[in-house]
Amino acid sequence: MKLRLILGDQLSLSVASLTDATKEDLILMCEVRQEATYVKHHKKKIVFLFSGMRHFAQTLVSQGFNVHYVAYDDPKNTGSLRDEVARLTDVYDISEVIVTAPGEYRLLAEMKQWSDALSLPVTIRPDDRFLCTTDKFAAWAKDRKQLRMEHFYREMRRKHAVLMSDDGPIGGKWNYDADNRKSPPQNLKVPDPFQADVDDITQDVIALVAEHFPDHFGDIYPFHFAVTRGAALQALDMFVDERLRLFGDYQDAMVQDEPWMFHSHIGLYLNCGFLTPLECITRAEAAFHDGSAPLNAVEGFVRQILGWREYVRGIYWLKMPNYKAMNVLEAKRPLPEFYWTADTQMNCMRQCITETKQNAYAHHIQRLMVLGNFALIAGLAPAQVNDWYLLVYADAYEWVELPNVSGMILFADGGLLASKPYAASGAYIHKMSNYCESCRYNPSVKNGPKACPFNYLYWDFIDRNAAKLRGNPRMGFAYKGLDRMTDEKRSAIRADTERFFNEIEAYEKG
Ligand code: FAD
Ligand code: DLZ
Ligand code: SF4
Repeated sequence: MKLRLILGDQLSLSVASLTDATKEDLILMCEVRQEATYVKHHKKKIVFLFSGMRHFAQTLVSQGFNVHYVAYDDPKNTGSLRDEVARLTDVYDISEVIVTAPGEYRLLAEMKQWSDALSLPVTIRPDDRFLCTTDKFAAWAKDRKQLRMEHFYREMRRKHAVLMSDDGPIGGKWNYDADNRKSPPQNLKVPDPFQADVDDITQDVIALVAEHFPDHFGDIYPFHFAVTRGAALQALDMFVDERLRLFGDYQDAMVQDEPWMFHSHIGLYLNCGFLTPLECITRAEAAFHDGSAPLNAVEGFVRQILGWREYVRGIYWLKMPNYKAMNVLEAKRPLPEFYWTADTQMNCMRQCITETKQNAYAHHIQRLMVLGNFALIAGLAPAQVNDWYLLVYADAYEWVELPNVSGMILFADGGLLASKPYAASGAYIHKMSNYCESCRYNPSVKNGPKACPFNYLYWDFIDRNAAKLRGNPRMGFAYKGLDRMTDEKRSAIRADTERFFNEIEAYEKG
């Protein structure tokens, strides 16, 4: 018989390793210490995946498949994927192990050794749950001097005929980003997010995670994520019906105590296999055609899935393993303790970290322009920032997390993924949110104890990285600003920066 291993983020009947499965084969799924602790994942992420895995195993059984499921607390559980496979090969007559390529380089590298270790053929099938294969991406990237998402995205729109007419892109433009930067108005009414019911399976997993992962970051309750494809489809429907209309307008907006805004909250379902990218795109496109959502919203949403999601995956597999070690700006400051505790007086950071802790979720602009922007301008060490992002979000796997962190927020890849660092001062956060209203700092004050730390940290970042960034044509405006500054002003920026980090260090040391 063949042994087919299904990983925790491969919860789909159409996954490559199952396409030719027969009822005689053995399907293995296992909850293992290796995967749950290689970083200390958020408790809610583990509940989501273990419960999702258990529900998916039930689906397979109901289809007549022969499933061997190993629970985390099974006394015989070895804690490693390879040893769980080995345990079965000792008992059954297994002729071949079949697996779909994992989403992380470390695990793929390990699996490539399995055949020798197990003395069995191990077939690793390409993961075809994406709209661009890694080979096609490599072919697209080959011979290009610069890789830019916009060029890739336009090709993907053409290739998959998404939002296209005979004359080109529907509406005449490829990109409606300029319409998608509205500040949030007072009293913006945000619909409640989708909330799945907690059944007995999830309840058991919650007890298990509380017992076995007490020192992992984050809150288990409230738990409302979908743990089946059916519920994930309901979440997608609810997004299209209730939020998509304003997705574009408020794509970059942040509001105090509104963690979900008009985003879709489907990233975790796409990444674990419950939803396919094409069905999400098709559903949104249909909403445009039936008049229920405007073009700026639908194009914005499509761009994220058909463009960014596929593009960052392509970059990951093109550039690994070297990508992970890149640190072009030589950033080395340790991650401040407040990334774990939310104990900081910067209200924007406190909000985004608190919501991350509660929900294992923050929307894109919080990840990018608050948490990420701080990490960039404070010069935090990429390895520590990557670990943080990989463990705190329910949708995080290295193929998508690493390019977003090292490429998009930290510019650690020197501009391979993004054309310039997304560095911004407090003015940006003030314009796009109401966080500053409840902050002890003032976004209009540039120096001194009342000044918003993002203001002087921004200029300190520009100043200390001048040798590396001045030549970037998209940074010309920033360096003109720096060049206009007096020496006194630059000294004040340096002094404020030093004071700020000394205060944090003193506070965190108690
Ligand atoms: P929406 O805003 O509704 O967007 C729709 C979908 O588009 C998302 O579900 C996602 O699948 C896709 N998408 C949007 N932006 C990106 C992007 N930049 N890269 C890849 N896909 C994108 N996304 C992850 O899936 N996993 C991660 O670990 C992750 N880490 C990130 C780290 C940083 C520093 C940044 C800036 C972004 C990160 N993202 C990550 C991208 C994005 O923030 C999340 O996909 C999004 O916030 C998920 O919420 P949503 O489903 O409500 O997304
Ligand atoms: C993230 C995760 C966790 C927390 N636990 C498991 C697990 O116990 N068993 C499993 O098969 N997969 C798990 N995963 C998902 C894997 O980490 C994921 O498949 C790899 O990181 C590759 O993307
Ligand atoms: Fe954040 Fe600065 Fe605004 Fe405070 S004043 S919320 S630190 S941007």
